[in-house]
Amino acid sequence: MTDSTGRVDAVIVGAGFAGLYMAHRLHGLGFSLQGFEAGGGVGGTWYWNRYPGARCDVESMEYSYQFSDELQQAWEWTERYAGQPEIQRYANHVAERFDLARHFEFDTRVTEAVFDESRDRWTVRTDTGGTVEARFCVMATGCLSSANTPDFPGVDTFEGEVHHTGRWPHEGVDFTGKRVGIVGTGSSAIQAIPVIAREAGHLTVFQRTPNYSIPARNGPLDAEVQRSVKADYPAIRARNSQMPGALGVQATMRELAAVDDDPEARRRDYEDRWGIGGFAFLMGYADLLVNPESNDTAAAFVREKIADIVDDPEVAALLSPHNVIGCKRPCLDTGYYETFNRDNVTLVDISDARIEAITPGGLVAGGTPYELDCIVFATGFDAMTGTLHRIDIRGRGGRALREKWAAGPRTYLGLGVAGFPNLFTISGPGSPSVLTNMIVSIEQHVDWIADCMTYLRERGYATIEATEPAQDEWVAHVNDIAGETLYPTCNSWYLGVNIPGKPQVFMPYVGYPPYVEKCDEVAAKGYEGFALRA
Ligand code: NA7
Repeated sequence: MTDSTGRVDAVIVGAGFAGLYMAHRLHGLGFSLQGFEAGGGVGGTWYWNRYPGARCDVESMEYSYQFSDELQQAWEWTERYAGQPEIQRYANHVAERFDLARHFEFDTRVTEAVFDESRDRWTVRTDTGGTVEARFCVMATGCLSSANTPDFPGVDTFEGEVHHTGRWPHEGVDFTGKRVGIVGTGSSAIQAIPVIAREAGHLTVFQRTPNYSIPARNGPLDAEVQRSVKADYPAIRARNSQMPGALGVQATMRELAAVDDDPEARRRDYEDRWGIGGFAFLMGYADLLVNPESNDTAAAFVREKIADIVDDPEVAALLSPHNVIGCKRPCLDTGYYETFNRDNVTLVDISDARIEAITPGGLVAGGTPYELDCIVFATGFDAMTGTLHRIDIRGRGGRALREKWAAGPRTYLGLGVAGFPNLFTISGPGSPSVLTNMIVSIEQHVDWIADCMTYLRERGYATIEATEPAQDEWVAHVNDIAGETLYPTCNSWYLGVNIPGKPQVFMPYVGYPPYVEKCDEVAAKGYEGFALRA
């Protein structure tokens, strides 16, 4: 909390998994801090995304903190993939266990963070009128925290209910008997559609681009699995941290190109992995995200599955994607394709018949009116940079981050930005973040920042700032590596294509374990690539 002069060592923006752990580390190291959180409680993305069916796509035993063995031993997960309510309970438990909520002001959105060069201080302002001065400013603002609601004309005229999956009402939504329209077929929609369809009178799905989805095969977590993982937790965590996405399932990946495998053996492999469920499906062959031919063997398999599952061949064809599989984050579902066999579900292809307007009684797409009582926007997020840009962040010379990043984000290691001393971005663009198990990447960033702040304190440095040459080199490297993969080939939020006018730059860094080595090496060399000033 602030001292009598309103100053702290660090401001932390956000009380999701990143902000909570950052507060825990900095408090433990004796730094004074003040956290701000726009939501009414902890949990970040899990606080907001309460839509029906919301569930993590990383298995529960892995999507959890490892910094405290007592915590990971004590917490009991109930399902293979935790649903939003369980993850929210976990976040609350962590906050209580380590007494973290006291560091944050809730229902408070940071609107401005300005660096004063004469005093090496950040002045942080909030929408509740508060002002805090801090030496360090840590943006724990999340990668998927600014909901994207397209600017459809007439949206304010709609007389029914409108909801966005990423801003779901805490009291829930009663769809019973209603005519519901859902816009979007990304991961959120794919999870929500089967649940809403069971409740709604009729559900109309407005699809612009079909998505690949793999069955999650969720279910109760086997007590024996939980016990055996806990018996060996540190070793399992250590092994997973050596995987390209810090995911245990990647241990099953073989150094074999899909196209080089015998077609029958390959089919059996895909079939087995489809049966296992989850990201395992894309882990069979090492070259799926670099070789288009290999990739298409997996994509074609999923298209066949869609054709098998969906009764109406026309609907199956519309649901079948033809882009690279895995180039958008793969979706995991529970009965998604099956839902299109229900009598009360209609798929509307809006790829060439865009939504033209929202009307008082529904919406119009491709000239056709659809009568609706409720519209659900499952239209995603202004990912990775959206939330940073909603804050007026100004560094040296009053330069705005928005201006510096006008052509796309530029960072050094996704942790620091040239011209913005003592500003840290947890899971910032240019770091592996969303291409990994987020909690693992968050812990790595938080530990790195905590060590860095301790280093500066011990040696009497006032500021740390990424240098332009180190940043330029890193940005070029992030782009080069992405260019060697198939990731930039489709319209994903990784590239910013989902937001009209957003610069199209592949934002996350492909290369998780080497990235950690690089961060450690930079620290070991006295923060190479950063300028440290006394
Ligand atoms: P996504 O994956 O960005 O999906 C958003 C969906 O909304 C996608 O199908 C979009 O179609 C669609 N969309 C967006 N804008 C429009 C407009 N203007 N008109 C019609 N349809 C539109 O967001 P999610 O919330 O599902 O998932 C985000 C991440 O959360 C996910 O990757 C997981 O990591 C968890 P498009 O494909 O752009 O044509």
